[in-house]
Amino acid sequence: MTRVLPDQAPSGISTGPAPWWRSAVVYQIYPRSFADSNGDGVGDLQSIIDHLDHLVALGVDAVWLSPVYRSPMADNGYDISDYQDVDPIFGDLATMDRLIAEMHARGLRLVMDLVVNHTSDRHAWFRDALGGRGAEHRDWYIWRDPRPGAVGHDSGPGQWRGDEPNHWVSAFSGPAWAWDEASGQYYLHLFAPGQPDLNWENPEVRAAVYQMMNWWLGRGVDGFRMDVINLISKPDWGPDDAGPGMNACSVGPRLHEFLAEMNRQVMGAADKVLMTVGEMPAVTLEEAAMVSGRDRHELDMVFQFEHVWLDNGPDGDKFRPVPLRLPDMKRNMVRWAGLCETGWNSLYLGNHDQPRFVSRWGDEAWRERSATAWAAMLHAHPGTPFVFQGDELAMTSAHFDRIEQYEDVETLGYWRQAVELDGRDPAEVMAGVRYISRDNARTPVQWTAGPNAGFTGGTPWLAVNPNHDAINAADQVGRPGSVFGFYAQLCRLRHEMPILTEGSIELFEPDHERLWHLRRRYRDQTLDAVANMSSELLEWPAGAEPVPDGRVVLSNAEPSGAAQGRPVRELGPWEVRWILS
Ligand code: TEU
Repeated sequence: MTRVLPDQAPSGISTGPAPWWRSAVVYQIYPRSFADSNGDGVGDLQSIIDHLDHLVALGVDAVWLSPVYRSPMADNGYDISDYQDVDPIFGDLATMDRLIAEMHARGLRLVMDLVVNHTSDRHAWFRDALGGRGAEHRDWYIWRDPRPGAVGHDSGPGQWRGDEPNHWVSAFSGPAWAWDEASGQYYLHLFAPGQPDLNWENPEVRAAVYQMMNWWLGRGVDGFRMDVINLISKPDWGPDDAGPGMNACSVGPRLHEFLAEMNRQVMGAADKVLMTVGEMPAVTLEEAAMVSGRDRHELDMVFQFEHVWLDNGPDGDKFRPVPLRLPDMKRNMVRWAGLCETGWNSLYLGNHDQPRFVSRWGDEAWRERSATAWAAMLHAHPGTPFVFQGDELAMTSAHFDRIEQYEDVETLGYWRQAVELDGRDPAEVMAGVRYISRDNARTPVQWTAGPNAGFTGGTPWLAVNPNHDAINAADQVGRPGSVFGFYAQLCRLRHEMPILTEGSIELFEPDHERLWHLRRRYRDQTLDAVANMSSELLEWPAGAEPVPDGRVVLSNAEPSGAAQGRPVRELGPWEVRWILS
């Protein structure tokens, strides 16, 4: 029996009154794919209002709403052209106000997506900046001359010219610098060329962001999910710097200063307890502790990426994935649980950027069992769990086989670079795309077995998964034993059992490839979460830490309450149990 404790096991007693998000479950809505009310094939705000009772039945506490601001949709709304307006494809500000009111009336909170590392190249600030080196908003972005001594030549859009200021690569393939012929300079874009990075060194940029955030607080929102917020402070760099620009800019020299300033100007000045979560690709545990430390007054928690990058392939290439090793995941999650000692952690397995975890790490032949096993082991950790739309139904990845079926700018950029420019084997590249593409999670939510899964009366912007005939909300909501019903139990137990948010944590048998065994302790209670994370029967390993006799409070194999006191001698394929003693 090997015990693995995080560096600092979460203390049993939180300091001071716990903020609401400490025992909350948050539901992520990717609006384009949630539900469509007007038949244009794209999800909208009115349909979210129409489906709020789905969230109430599930028992979640808040919604993280992916961007609905005005946008040319180069990156499906993560390229914003007006922060203080709603894109007509989603509705308008009046509908947003109704959504906020309807959510609050149901005890739900709304956390907006804040995308301020970059804007759209259609934003009025950038349009002005293109006016030339003396433009009013020129310094709101990051402009640099061509690299001295190098010669640039036009190789076509998104291609290297040869004299970029350095060799940083965009997260969506190609150079992270775009050429502006009129001014003879490059501008930085860590993502698409249509997403120019803002210059956070400029106090006018920061003031404009804080003003906009306070404007949304004035409309009643309850917090922010901050898109790639660890990238806003750019490091010093040189002409020979190369590699992913996103990784190079993670946690720059003034990040904590900017976040503390934002907290003073916005969150700390608010008249209610907000929730802030910073999305931080490449952040380390130590850096996350600095950001989320309770006494740091920066952010409340972060989205880290170590666990969703465990199956990245050579050179961190997610499109050349390798099989996940469960021990790596188990150790990673218990290590990040230590963050809750001084700060707080988010808990997630999927979102709009990740494939459906049941397809990625479960077994579609055991779809409901493997989905609920993963969900239960995630929720057994301290932190705030996030449920991505459709995961409460165990929706699967899209598994599109032809590049024409994909829409995602990251996926299409990778395909162009790998197949069209680098000449790699299309079948080999498609295998990686099919596994990891962000479009896997972006297919419309499956509400019914009917046409277009009840998502739209028109033509969906992205194909509906044909398995909606078997996997849909209508079949599950209210049905005991459904995946939806299991998630509703997870939400209820999180509200009822402080051991989940306040208890210490121990991981047993960390190196076992199939058994996942966590133990939580709080005051006089012990909770064991045990799962067989494989498709074969698991005999309890000889010498492994036994599970104390107790009450089964959660099971995906039999109604909770059964198997009372029966010692755990074996677990069926993808069987998970929580035993309270
Ligand atoms: O994502 C940042 C990010 O790291 C992902 O884009 C990327 O897909 C990574 O490979 C995931 O492992 C945020 C948003 O969530 C994403 O939708 C946007 O495309 C991106 O920032 C730019 O705003």
